[in-house]
Amino acid sequence: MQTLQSFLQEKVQDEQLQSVLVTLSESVKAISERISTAETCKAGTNNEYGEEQMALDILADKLIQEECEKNEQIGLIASEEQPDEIWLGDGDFAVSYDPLDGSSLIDVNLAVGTIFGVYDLKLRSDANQDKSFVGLKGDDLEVSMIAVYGPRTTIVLAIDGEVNEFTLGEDEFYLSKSELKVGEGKMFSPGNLRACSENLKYLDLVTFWIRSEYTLRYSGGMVPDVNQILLKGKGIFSYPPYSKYPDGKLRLIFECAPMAFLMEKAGGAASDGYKRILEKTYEKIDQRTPIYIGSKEEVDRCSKYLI
Ligand code: P6P
Repeated sequence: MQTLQSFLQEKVQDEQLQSVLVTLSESVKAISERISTAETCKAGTNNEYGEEQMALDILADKLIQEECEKNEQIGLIASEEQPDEIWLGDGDFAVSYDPLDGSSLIDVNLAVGTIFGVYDLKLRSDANQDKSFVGLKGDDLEVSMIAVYGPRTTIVLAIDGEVNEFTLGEDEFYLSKSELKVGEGKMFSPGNLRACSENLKYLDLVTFWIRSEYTLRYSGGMVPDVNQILLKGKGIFSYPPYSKYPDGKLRLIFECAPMAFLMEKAGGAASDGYKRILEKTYEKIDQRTPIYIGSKEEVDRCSKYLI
């Protein structure tokens, strides 16, 4: 079986980008090792969104930042768990990450994940602009990668126009599924159902999926839920806005754009109802967005019902 390392050597010409991806995969290994044994207690702190942090949130964030700081190719990082982006030096690559998405699921032993976005700042037309995520958009992504900590630890990586899954063995990631593709099929992952109480269009859409006998697959963790759509090759994940989150709950930079990049490279789509997620310019680090992500027809259906 091909290792991630040999896959990257074969597919990624840019050795600096190769080293960034090895760094990120090493941080996934470190998180995977700790997640099964660390305390699942609350850290007694809140992130900048006021969300209670789990000890593992903080630990995962620390592990990733330490790995990124060791790699001189990485000049800029931004973490969902920290209020501001962090300039690390002259490296050409910017890395965004949600260190442990769905961490509230850890104490009930459900799958959680990490989401990475990688940008090559030297490819940006205004490369001499001060290094910042603000002004970028998902279409500027060079690579996106998610890690899923479930019965197995896996990585799904979108690079060079294709999406592949790697599974962690004894000490290496091995290619486990090649060239993932998303087509049509009856599976739905309807987030934020509470919005149905005030958004009858969403109620109509969910009712359509129910009456059409779609299979329900929703865990409360965006990473495993979207990972399932990528691996099963079908389905739709929805998270509309509502009064508590008028711009949607999920973050554009840390969650939605990297996920949208993965889904589009697998032949699916991702929209906020009006436009592609990848077209949305980052106006601020903590920007939120509604998201409908999955097969092309299902994403279109969401726009038709909801807009
Ligand atoms: P709700 C987890 O907290 C998360 O950020 C995503 O992983 C997940 O899809 C969503 O929020 C779940 O939100 O409203 O169902 O708790």
